Amino acid sequence: MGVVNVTPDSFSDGGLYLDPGAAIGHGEELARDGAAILDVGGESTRPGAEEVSAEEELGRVEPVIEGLVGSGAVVSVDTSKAAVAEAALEAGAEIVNDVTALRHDPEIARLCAERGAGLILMHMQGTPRTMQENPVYDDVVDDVKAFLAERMEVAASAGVAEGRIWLDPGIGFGKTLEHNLELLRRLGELRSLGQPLVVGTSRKSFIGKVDGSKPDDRLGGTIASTVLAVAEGADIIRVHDVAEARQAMRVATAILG
Ligand code: HH2
Repeated sequence: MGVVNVTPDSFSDGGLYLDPGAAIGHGEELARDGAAILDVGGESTRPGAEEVSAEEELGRVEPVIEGLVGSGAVVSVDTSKAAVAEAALEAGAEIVNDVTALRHDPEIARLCAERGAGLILMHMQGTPRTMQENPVYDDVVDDVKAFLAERMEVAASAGVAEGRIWLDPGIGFGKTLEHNLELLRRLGELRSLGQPLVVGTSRKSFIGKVDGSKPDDRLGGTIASTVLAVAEGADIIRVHDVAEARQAMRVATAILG
């Protein structure tokens, strides 16, 4: 899954693709590099980020989704707002990537059920504004697992087919360095939830906490975490650098058989 951030303030590529033409060109390049899905987002969820209105968010993502669907891509929309999700599905997106797992806007579940859309449910402790203040867990893997099981129930009871639900531990969302490392180390424990696992480590700050690197200089850490996540059973890897991650994923998969 390649990341297409149509935002002024995303943590690693904010402002680069705010122009729809630039975002579409970037998405097409990621598709050529081998992305099976393009994840288009119009609101940053980096720690401390401010919310944007549905109108603003939609104005950013709608032309980009239309353009990328027009060029044959499978598109997911990274949003927590049902109004944005609805217009995105209307524009041809096939998957809703909700980092709040239906807590911000439960309507998203009904919408996905009605349209037969895919739904990604991600774990986050707190909200982007506050999530890094003091994250606490009893056992981070057990807690994330219980949360995802509960949110999956909510989605299923709103009518979303189980085969359309993907789960994501939410690396970097309300987690300390140790929480992120432990989740990646024990990712395999989430397999028993029975759904495909999405993992997004790309350029995230936990990599910088290990080696002091800046977002633009975290490709090595992204690849290391991608390979280990694949070895633990991740099915979909959400990355900015698709060509390199895809090669790493293919080689890891070939070795693992
Ligand atoms: N991470 C980000 C955004 N959306 N969605 C899922 N399912 N999993 C993730 O790990 C995830 C996500 C944050 O990365 P990015 O989009 O590059 O940054 P920003 O939120 O600042 O736009």
